[in-house]
Amino acid sequence: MSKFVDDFMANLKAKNPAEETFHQAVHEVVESIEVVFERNPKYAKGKILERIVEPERTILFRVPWVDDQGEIHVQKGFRIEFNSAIGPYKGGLRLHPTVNLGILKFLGFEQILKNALTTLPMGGGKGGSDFDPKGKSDNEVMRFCHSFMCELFRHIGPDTDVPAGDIGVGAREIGFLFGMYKKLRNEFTGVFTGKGRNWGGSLIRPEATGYGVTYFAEEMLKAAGDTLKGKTCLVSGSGNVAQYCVEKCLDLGAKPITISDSSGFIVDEDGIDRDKLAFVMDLKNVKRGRIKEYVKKYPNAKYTEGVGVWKIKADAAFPCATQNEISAEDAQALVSNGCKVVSEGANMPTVPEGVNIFIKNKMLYGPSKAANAGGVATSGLEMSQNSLRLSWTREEVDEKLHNIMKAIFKQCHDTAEEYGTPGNYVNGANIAGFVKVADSMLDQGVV
Ligand code: NDP
Ligand code: 2IT
Repeated sequence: MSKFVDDFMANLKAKNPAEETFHQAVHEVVESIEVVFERNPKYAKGKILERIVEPERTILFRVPWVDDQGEIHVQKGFRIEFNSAIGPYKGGLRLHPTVNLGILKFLGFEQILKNALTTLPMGGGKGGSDFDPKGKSDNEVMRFCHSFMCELFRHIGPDTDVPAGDIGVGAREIGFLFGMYKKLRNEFTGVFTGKGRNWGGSLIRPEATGYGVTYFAEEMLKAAGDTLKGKTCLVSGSGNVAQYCVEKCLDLGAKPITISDSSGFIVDEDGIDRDKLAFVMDLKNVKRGRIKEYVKKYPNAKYTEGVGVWKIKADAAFPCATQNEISAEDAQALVSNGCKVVSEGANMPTVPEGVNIFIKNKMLYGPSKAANAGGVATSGLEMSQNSLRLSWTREEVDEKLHNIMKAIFKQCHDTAEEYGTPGNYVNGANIAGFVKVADSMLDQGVV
C-alpha cells in the first residue's frame, strides 16, 4: 500500500472506529484516485478527500412502534446526508437487522460517486433502520414506517433530500412512508422515488436496477466483441434487483440458472424461464415466502442451504443480494470456471481480495457504483417527471435508462484508459465519479 493511501486510511479509521464497511468502501476509492491527486494538486490543497468522507449531516433518531400484540419496540433510525455538491441528497432507505452507522456510511459514500456517474444532478445520501420487516404483518410495517417518518419528515424534501428503496424497502414501505410525509407536511411533492404508479411513480423504476446491471454487462461484453446471448448466468438474491436482472437476462437471450435468499440458493440447470420468474415474483413480493419453495414447484431444480452460488460453472455472474457476498475463494472459483463477466447489482458485493482477483485475471468486471446505477438514475428520471408534472411512457424511460447505462460504461471505459489502466472499470468509475464531485466542491468553496 502507498504512503498516500496508508496515511489517509489510518486517519480515517482513527476518526471513524468500528465502521469496517465504510473503511472498505473508502479504501477502494482512495487507491483508485491517488493518480488523480498526483496529476492535480488542487484536490489535496482543497482538502477534498478529507471533506468528502465526512457526511455533511448525520441524523440519528429513535423509532418506537407497537406490534400486533401490543408490545412496544424501539429501533434506531438513520439518515446520512452525505454530499450535496451536485444536487439534493439522493439514496435509498434500508430496513435490515444488520443496519448500523458504518453500513449506511459505506452505502452513502458509494452513492455520492454513483450518482455522479448517472449524468444527472443528484447528491449522495442513505438511511434506514435496524427494523426487520421479515415476518411482520402489513400493519406492523405500517406502524413502523409511520413512526420513522414522524421524525424524518422534517429533514427531507423534493429539493433537499429524496429517499427511495433498498433492502427491505419496496413499494409497500414507500407507500406508508410517503403517506405520513404528506400528512405531516400537507403537501404532495416528489419527495420519494419508487412511488406507486397512481401517485407519481415512474414506469420502469421497479425494473431499473436489474435492467441496468444487465445492460452494463452487455456493454462490457460488447466492448470485448461478445454478447450475453446464449450465456448461462448466476444470479444471487431474489428481491427487486435479482428479479429484474433475471428478466432482462431472458430478454437478451441469456439463461439464468440460479437465484437465492439469505437461507440458501437454488440451481435450475433447465434455466429460470418467464413462468418460473413469475412464480418467484409472486412468492417473494406477494406471499413473502422463502426461495426453497421453488423446488417444490419445480422439482428438477436443486435447493442448497447456505451460500455457494459462485462455485457453480457459468459464463456470467450477477451478485444482487448484499455486500461482501463474493469471497476471495468465490472470485477465484468464478475465474477458474471460465466466467467471463461479473456485473454487480448489490452494493459492494465483492470483498477487496476478490476484486483484485478479477482485475488480475482481466475479468470483465463492472463495479457496483457503475453497474447498479440504473436504479438511482431512473429515480432521477422520476424526479424530472414529478417536476414537469407529466409521465413518460415505458419505452421512453427504458430508452433513457439504456442510454444512461451506455454513458456510464463509456465514462468508466474512457477514464480507465485516460489514467493508464485500460479495462479497469473500478478505477474508471471511482475516478470519473470523484472528479465530477470534487470539481463541484472546489467551485463552491469551503462549505
Ligand atoms: P430486496 O430486499 O428486494 O432483496 C434483497 C435480497 O437479498 C433478498 O433475496 C434477501 O434475502 C437477500 N439478502 C439480503 N441481505 C442478505 C444477507 N445479509 N445475506 C444473504 N442474502 C441477503 O433488496 P434489493 O433487491 O432492492 O437490494 C439488493 C441489493 O441491491 C442491495 O445490495 C442493495 O443495496 C442493492 N441496490 C438496490 C437498488 C434498488 O433500487 N432497490 C439500487 C442499487 C443497488 P432474504 O429475503 O432472505 O433477506
Ligand atoms: O443503492 C442504490 O442506488 C439504491 N438503493 C437506489 C437509490 C435511489 O435513490 O433510487
